Amino acid sequence: MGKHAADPSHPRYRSLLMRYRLEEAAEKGMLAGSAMIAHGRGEAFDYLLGEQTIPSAYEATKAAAARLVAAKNPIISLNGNVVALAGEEMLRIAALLKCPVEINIFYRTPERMKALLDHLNGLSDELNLNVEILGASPDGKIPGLEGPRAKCHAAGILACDVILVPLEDGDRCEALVSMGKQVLVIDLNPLSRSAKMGSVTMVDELSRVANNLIEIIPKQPDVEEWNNNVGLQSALDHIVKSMGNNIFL
Ligand code: PTJ
Repeated sequence: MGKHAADPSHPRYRSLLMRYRLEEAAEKGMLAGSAMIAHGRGEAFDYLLGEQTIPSAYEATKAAAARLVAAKNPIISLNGNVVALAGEEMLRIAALLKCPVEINIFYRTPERMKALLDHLNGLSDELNLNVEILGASPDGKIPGLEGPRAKCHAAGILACDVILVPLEDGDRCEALVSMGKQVLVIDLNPLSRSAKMGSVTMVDELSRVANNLIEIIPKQPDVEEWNNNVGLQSALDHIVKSMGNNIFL
């Protein structure tokens, strides 16, 4: 698929644009081998959600924004898919919060880390955002995890009190929660382990959440109590209800 497929007049423009961004990122060596599989799973859930921000997801995004604004040391963790799909938006959110971002990938190789750091640093310069981009020289380890995915910055992920982790893997999410951090998850699958482990889970598409956060954070919402199981159940109810409606008859 080439650039022409991402024509704004196409009814599936957003979806095609996201696929195109992944293709471009893959060419630059930024993505994990399974990035497209992960994206396809997300797309399937998005279809079932009606490719929209459902009300409970918007409430979750408000709850997440409030926690990011109130945090002492907020941070945004970025992986390959996130940088590809919403790298610019994530840098804008970090600039609003005056917090760092940290590249923290599941399938870590020096080549991928370099490609991701180069891309994000280029974006940050281009947009003149002055965001601290961590990940190059991890000097800490997330307790309870083994191997390269445990690596992180002591002054970044290790020191944070609130962390935004879009598309996180379940184990790492659990490890971060065990460290006492508030973990704000973005995941289209309300049944995923990360979705269930998170302190606040936004069951919504990453780039839609990112734009909602950019709109909500400047309003500085107050932190209110959040029951994550209620949020997850309403996302699941939405999916089940939409499938139960008479669609074809
Ligand atoms: O860059 P790396 O090495 O850190 O690897 C990143 C991926 C995403 C490949 C890796 O973390 C992975 O394999 O993830 P999983 O376990 O497949 O989980 C991805 C989750 O994200 C699934 O539950 C998908 O439904 C969800 N998802 C995929 N695309 C989106 C999404 N959620 C929100 N927005 C999306 N665009």
